[in-house]
Amino acid sequence: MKRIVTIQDISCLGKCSLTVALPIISAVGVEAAIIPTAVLSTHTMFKNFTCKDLDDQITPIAQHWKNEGIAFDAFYTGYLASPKQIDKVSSLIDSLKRENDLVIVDPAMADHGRLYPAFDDSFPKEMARLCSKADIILPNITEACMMTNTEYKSEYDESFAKEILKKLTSLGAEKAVLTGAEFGGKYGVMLYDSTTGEYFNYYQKKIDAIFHGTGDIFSSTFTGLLVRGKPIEECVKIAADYTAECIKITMNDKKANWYGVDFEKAIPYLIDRIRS
Ligand code: PXL
Repeated sequence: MKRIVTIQDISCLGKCSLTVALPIISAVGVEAAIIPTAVLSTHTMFKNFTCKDLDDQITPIAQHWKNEGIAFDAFYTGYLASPKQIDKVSSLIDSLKRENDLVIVDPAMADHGRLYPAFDDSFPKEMARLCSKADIILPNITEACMMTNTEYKSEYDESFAKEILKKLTSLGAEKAVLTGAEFGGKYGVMLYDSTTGEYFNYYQKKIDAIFHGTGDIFSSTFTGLLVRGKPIEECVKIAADYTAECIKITMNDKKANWYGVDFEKAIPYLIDRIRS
């Protein structure tokens, strides 16, 4: 069985980061080991959230695994609580990664032109350092602009998106996937492979709503499927479709919570997609 280690926070309530990565990676038939980087009462879109940094656990956990001879097919990182954690995660990858293991970084730190509340302006530069270690990075347009020193635009054209994907891979990763790409009336996901110079665009019907945690749902599905052995274009399509399905289901339920999407109800959809 393939095994991923995913390194991100536990928001005890909020349906994001590890509380979506674990069930989704399990649902696609891949073992999910975890390193919780912090424990928060909720994600940071709530007011007055608590946060306990688990920074001092990252290196001892990695050392124990190394002593036990444990290996991973992929290292998948998401929300990291501080620049210090980025260094520790970086060292963990250096210590445990074998030649062909994948490193996938979702630089979960910003959206809609703004950093998440817990970060300051120095954070994107630090995150870009982690991205330089990755094989594949999964930013949204805000994160992409911040890491490439490009002025953020909420409206742009395809050539801007293509250019930013090139700049992103010049940070070090071979491939970059831009999520929530939107231009010329089209909406979807763009993949750029710097080894071939090829782009793959997957367009979807835009749903006019903002939900938290959808980036984590996309990234967890994408990573699980890729490690499972699906071609990367299929991973992009299925992850984007599953994320959209989660949003639709949530919008159809008037009683749904504001803080996340009902990804649980769409798990049968995901399983059906990976069977076919
Ligand atoms: O979904 C990204 C995310 C993960 N973890 C925490 C967050 C957020 C987004 O706001 O606050 C703690």
